[in-house]
Amino acid sequence: MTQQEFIERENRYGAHNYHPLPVVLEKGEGIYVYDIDGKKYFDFLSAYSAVNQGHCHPKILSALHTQAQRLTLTSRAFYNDVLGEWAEYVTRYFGYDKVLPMNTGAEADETALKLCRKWAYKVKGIAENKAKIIVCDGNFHGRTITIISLSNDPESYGDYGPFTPGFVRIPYNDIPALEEALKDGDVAGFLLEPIQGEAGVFVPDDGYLRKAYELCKKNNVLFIADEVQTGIGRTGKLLACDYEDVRPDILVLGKALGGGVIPVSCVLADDEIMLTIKPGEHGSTFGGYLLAGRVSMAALQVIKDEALTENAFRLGEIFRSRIKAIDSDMVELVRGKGLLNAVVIKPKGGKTAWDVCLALRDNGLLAKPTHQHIIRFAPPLVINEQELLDAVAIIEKTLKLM
Ligand code: IF1
Repeated sequence: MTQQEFIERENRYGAHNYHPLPVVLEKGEGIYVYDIDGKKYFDFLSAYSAVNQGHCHPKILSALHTQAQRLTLTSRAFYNDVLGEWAEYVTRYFGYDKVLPMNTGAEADETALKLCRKWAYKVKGIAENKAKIIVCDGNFHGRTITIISLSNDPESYGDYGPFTPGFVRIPYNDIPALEEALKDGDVAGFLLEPIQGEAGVFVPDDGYLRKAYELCKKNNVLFIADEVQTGIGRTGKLLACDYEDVRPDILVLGKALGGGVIPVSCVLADDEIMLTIKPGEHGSTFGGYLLAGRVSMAALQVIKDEALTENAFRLGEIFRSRIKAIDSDMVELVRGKGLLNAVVIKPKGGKTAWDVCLALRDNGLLAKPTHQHIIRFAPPLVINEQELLDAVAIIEKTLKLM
């Protein structure tokens, strides 16, 4: 079958809820993926930061294979010999009392919202059904009905109403707006991405996270960080909040927590918050299953053993300075932290970010546009300096020929 035939079959039988770049992949290793004709590409999307550890990492696959031959799933109706070890590992790794496992990022964010509301009623003492959670313009936390209720992007929420009440949206990176919103005593939490990914890798001003955190503390409001995309080394720190020494009250992780192998997400918090949810009040069939536990521990261990966070920090600086140096009038702006970066493209002669991505593909590098004119560049964190420079050379050559 040709690539075109694969694409037509997918379109014929699959829902049309995505618009993929036309390339059909069948194999991956480290920072590279291969299409069905054997052509090799730099993967500069990393499955939206889920493959920080690189494709098919041998240690992660080994953990998967070993556990798959013993026991995969028991549900939470019984204890198993992995979940406790995973919970101990993850809580020590990130420094929290407790962890609650889920599968996807959206589920973990939903869990964080439920936990925040529970805390509002059980600990803070807000009147029944009155709790409010502050969120930000431009947020992206997933696709469930409640989560799209927080969104101001019509593509996310359009024609999906009615929406879940109980949220207040303020501009991102705006401390006075937060101060104003926090005056309402029914506010229980503030949910935000430390860098907004979907919005186009929007990095807030230095000091914003710190100041926002302190305002939350002052008002007895939980600071909830969605680090599904920014966490686990991606931005050059283990967590993006580490840049400002902010320890979220509730931390939400996903994506790379499963090493790009299986979906694993979780919520971390201390006992005062986490223990407000009692047996039977929340859960998931697959949440914390044995395969997830083993794969996730291996995935986190790889981040440490291979110093991927430090690598992301160092190579991120090089990437941004090299892209800024490219002499092309299509590069309007480059921004990001670590290896989570975006280039804002100025269309030229009718050529848009999509056309740039098609040309990058032809030249052996995969990336995806977001919001018409922004291209996200986020390679697996296992990339080395020479590989990064080779990739930058492809980007430079491509932009110069547009
Ligand atoms: C899609 C973006 C990335 C997330 C944050 C929760 C979730 C996500 C901060 C939900 C998911 C994804 C999903 C993806 C596109 C994507 C994305 F373009 F929207 F911003 F990563 F760059 N919190 N992000 O970024 O996690 O339920 O998907 O596991 O195709 O919708 P999920």
